Amino acid sequence: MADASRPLLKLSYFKVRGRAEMTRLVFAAGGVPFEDERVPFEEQKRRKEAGELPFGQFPTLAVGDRLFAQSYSIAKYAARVAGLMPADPLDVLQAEGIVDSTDDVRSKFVAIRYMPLDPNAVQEKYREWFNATLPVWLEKFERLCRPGQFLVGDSLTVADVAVFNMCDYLMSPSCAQQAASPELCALAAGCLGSFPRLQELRQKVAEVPAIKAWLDKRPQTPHDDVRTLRDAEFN
Ligand SMILES: N[C@@H](CCC(=O)N[C@@H](CS)C(=O)NCC(=O)O)C(=O)O
Repeated sequence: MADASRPLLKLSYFKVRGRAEMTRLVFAAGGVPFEDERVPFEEQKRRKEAGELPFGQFPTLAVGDRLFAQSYSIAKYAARVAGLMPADPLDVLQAEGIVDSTDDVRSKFVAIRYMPLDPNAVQEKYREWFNATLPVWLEKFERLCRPGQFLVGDSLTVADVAVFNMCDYLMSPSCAQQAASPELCALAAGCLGSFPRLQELRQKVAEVPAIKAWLDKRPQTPHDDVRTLRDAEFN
């Protein structure tokens, strides 16, 4: 949805999917042109120390000369710009509630990556996550799915994109330590196994032509941990 009257949109994040990918997917789905700025860790640190980041963190979205933070707020703004936010206020409430619930899942999952524990203890945390904690959450998303339809209303919304993105990051390794374990990679890859409606929704979103085009062209990264990835690992 190109609009000559809209100022340039610049999304800045590290060179991984992480907390920027939902917004990238929303812009892609809506055909909204944006600059996908992928910044080395050192440059993020410089901007933070120079006081250039509203809350000291990535992602940020620059809209003209204004700079905004908070990935989920940015994704919801992007959804309004992209035509992926429903019109009815109650549908908005439902869609935003689903988006925010994916944040609950992300916050719990990603926290394991940063636990100051020895490698065996971290691996045990991942095991507990995939075998016990995550299925309880996925069951709740499964119940929201309506076979053959998107989650809210009659068309693709930010809720579908958020759930798709959640499935995507749950199924691929979060960090180098998880990536190094075939057992944990298999647990991740199979985490939707008992949730057929979520699998169907994931497929339905992946087949939206603009999303498919983005998935085909986006950079591939082996995992999402900015602390250990090297530039050479990106393409
Ligand atoms: N609630 C924030 C969290 C942002 C956040 O944790 N950003 C991390 C990367 S995912 C970051 O910038 N870390 C580097 C730092 O804090 O210096 C959001 O969703 O945008």
